[in-house]
Amino acid sequence: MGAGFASSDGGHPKVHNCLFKGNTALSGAGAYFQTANGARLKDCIFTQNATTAGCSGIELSFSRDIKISNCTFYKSSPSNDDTAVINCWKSSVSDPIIMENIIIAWSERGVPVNWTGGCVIDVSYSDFFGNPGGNWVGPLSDVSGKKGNISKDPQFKDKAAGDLSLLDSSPCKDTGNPGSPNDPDGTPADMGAFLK
Ligand SMILES: [Ca+2]
Repeated sequence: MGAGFASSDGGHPKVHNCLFKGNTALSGAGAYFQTANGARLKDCIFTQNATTAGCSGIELSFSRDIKISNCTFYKSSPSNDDTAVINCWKSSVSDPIIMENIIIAWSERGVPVNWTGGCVIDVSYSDFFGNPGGNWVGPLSDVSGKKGNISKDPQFKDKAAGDLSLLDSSPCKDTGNPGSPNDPDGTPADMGAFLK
């Protein structure tokens, strides 16, 4: 679990501006949080992470007060069509996992986000697009088109070459949470990782 990064036993890491690429694990290939409290993940890219039995991007269990913002997930490979890029289980219902300003696009399999048994994920101002298992599906079907969420081609500059920054015409430009701090270039927050 957690080939790229793992946090457990009350860990509260703050991870910014990191690339998680090409990791393979049983589950949570990019990052794995177990009994983590207060973790913050921002401006990170997850790409080409693969699993044999679960979610490919981030797995969360028994964790609370987690915020994942401005992260981009591209070409994720969950183990099969029933699994997700990000999965959560047995975490605090009264203290949802917060995800905002994230992009999950063109996964190889599965759905963007799922959770089971005693967990809630609050997703806003995010773009899920081109995922084989569907985009705003399962427990997130009720926030499709709401809370700033969209399903449009994010228009990466050159995804084939690994450039996941946004074209000026991208629907993810300046459409993050208006309550988020401005981007480093002084414009309103984008969805996805802001690449300097
Ligand atoms: Ca911006």
